[in-house]
Amino acid sequence: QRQFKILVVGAGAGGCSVANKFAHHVGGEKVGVIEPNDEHYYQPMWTLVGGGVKKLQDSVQKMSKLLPKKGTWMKTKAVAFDPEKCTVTTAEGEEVKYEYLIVATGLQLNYNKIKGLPEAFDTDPTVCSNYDYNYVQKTWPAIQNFKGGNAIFTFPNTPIKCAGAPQKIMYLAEDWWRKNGMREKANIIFNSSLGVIFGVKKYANSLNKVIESRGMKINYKRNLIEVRPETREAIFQNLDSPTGETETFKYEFLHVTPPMSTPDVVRDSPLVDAAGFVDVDKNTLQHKKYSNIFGIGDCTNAPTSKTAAAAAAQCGILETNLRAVMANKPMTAQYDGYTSCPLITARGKCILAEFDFDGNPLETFPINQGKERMTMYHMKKDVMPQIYWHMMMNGHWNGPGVYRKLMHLGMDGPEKQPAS
Ligand code: FAD
Ligand code: UQ1
Repeated sequence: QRQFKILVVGAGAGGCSVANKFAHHVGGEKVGVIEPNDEHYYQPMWTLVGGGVKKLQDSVQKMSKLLPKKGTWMKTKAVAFDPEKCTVTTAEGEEVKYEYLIVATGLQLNYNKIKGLPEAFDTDPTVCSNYDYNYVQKTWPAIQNFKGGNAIFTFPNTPIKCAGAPQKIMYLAEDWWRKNGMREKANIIFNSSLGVIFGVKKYANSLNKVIESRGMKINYKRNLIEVRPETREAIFQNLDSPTGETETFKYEFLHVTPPMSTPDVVRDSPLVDAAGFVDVDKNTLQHKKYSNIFGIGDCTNAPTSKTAAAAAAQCGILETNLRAVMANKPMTAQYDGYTSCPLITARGKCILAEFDFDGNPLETFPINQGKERMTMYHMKKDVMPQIYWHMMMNGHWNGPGVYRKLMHLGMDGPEKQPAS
């Protein structure tokens, strides 16, 4: 039976980074990684791929190039977790044993929960989604081929990754249609299951101004439940209606953000809370019941917005705390919920939201990031991919926390300082 000191399940943004960190600490030969994909996707770029700013191939690297050199990559899926026996079962039926387990499987996209949607992706060129490697390829052509009518953007009735992404693509599309003489003919509609445009007041205020000044329409508490590609109709449930009333919208363009959950194997395992997320202490990232298990990234129940930026900040916390556990010492690092969402509002404009568990802004730069800025657009488009591929993937990026503290030395008014 194979056994690893550290076993990582899932090698996305969080898993790949911590696998490399622990390969430095315990030696690559003691690290095992279970990950079925040949390719690793930098998903944050897909907003820009859908918006016609970047090429899809810039978001992809070979998994083999990123994983720890001397580590063992099991190119397969985990299909069962047994935390009592300290094993993870692979699709081939192998029971892999571990001393310490890091769960980093991210989220599963549940497109099939929406009636007619899988067929619509296959048959209707006006239906697209930046959340998936295949469907993001439909977005830019659909934006360019749009000739007017209803352009609808959806936000589902579950927690999702990058809660800003469903609206970022709306802003990029609106900007393109405006610059190409199509804006007058377009009804731009954001149908969201939520009741607010963004969870943090400061940035919500800025975004509401963007939406209002550019004439986009928001309908809250509207959840997509069905798509009829033959008649180009999208059916939404009114979440405020006690009788479950529905509304039908004709569409000429439809960008869908699907409902999401943890992967079935995780959801059906003993590792999760009642909502199906890996049950960790939000400050230490250690599993609440099993002290040799940690979680990172989108699959955990740490109550923050699910982003690569959050996973980066969690990397450093997990590294410190798991090393402490391995040495029988008390854990010293505390995650504050840091997360970030670069809200692109047009080509050349971006509001860089950064905040903690309580929704307090935790801004890196000593300027007001609630304003639309060209500098932040370039940060997102040109700088972040470099940081991701060349620092985070190797285990050398724990988020911008240290830079924030440096840049704010003595410079802040009270509104820039986190409540602590
Ligand atoms: P992932 O990176 O999704 O990785 C999960 C890995 O687990 C995958 O490689 C998968 O193959 C593997 N896996 C799944 N099931 C199993 C299994 N059973 N066995 C083994 N392996 C398994 N974040 C930002 O910070 N900024 C942004 O601007 C931003 N924009 C985004 C825009 C879009 C359109 C999307 C889709 C995401 C965006 N994100 C952004 C979110 C970011 O991509 C995720 O939060 C981040 O990738 C989460 O990392 P993770 O390691 O938890 O999961
Ligand atoms: C970040 O650290 C990160 O993770 C790699 C992202 O994901 C792509 C981000 O989008 C952002 C904004 C950050 C935060 C980094 C800085 C420099 C503010």
